[in-house]
Amino acid sequence: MSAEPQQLLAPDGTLHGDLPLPLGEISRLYRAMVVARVFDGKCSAMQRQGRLATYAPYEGQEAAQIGAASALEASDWLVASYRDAAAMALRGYPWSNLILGRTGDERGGHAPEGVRVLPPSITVGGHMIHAVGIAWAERLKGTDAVALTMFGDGATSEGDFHEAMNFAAVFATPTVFFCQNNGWAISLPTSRQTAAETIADKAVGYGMTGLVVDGNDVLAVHEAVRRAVSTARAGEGPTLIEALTYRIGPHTTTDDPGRYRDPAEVESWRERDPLRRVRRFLETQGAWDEDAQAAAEHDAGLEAEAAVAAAEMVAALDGDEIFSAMYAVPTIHLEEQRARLRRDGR
Ligand SMILES: Cc1ncc(C[n+]2csc(CCOP(=O)(O)OP(=O)(O)O)c2C)c(N)n1
Repeated sequence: MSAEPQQLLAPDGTLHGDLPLPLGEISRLYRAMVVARVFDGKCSAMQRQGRLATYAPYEGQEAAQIGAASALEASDWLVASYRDAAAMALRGYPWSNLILGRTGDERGGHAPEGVRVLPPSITVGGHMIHAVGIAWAERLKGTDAVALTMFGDGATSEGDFHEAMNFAAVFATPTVFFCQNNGWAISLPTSRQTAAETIADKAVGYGMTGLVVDGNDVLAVHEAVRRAVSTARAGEGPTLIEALTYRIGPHTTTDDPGRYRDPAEVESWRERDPLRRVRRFLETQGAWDEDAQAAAEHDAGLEAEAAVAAAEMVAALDGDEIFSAMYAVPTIHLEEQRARLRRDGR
């Protein structure tokens, strides 16, 4: 299988091939990438200030997430991981809920009515099974909705990946598997994750189409996912897309990547920054300038402040609610623990 990734926008912003979307739509995607980057910086800073428990930054992966999520319709499902906030927010999962969840408050873990986005999966790979089940259920109900699942390179070593891929291919469920190969699974490089030439190659063994796309090219990602979604919607089965990208920051705010990564590698990926290439392209088309950039950053800052304020206004749960939300009728052990908490405060 070709290891040459599909690309439409070169790192210098040159477009190869036809314009896949109207310029206005590309500007909208770029604005969403700016918003995503502002939120990412804000959340990392909040964790340092003790306002979030831990945080998994996605700087460098904005094109992969926005490009993929923007290829879905409102009736489609997104089933993603802890690092996919940009994609989830684009599909309508409120930033305030994403922030609330990272304070440790489980009320951040649900989407508003009608928003077909599952809460972020912390269990590596487990959510792929859910995406296949949801897609299969939609098919059985006779709808044409598709489920897109996002996961990292590390997740492809999980048994859940095998089960999800195999079932999806055999039953032709309308599922799109979107792997963001960001080079690392915490401290494990992709070269130690798999001996396959590409992760997309794994599709062959399941009887599924697999392809590799430049994950820092929002237009190529959007096009690849759009085609896979329409194939799935037409009942022609699932696709595995490997998006080559890079995690610029630490795995989470508890990680020190300086202990396992060469700074030169990080710098070489900074040169391929996913935002810069869309901005350059839009500028050459006369569709973006300094004023538009300043306005987009200003608006993103206001949006981030409003989401943080909304999350921090939610009154903290008291300890008792941990027990009452567990079972309709609490077990005897939970009752004992509740009594101890009330008595001793711990
Ligand atoms: C089933 C499971 N095993 C282990 C972990 C611990 N863990 C959290 S993230 C991670 C690495 C995942 O890497 P990858 O799938 O490449 O995604 P990335 O973090 O790079 O986005 C591991 C091993 C977990 N959360 N769930």
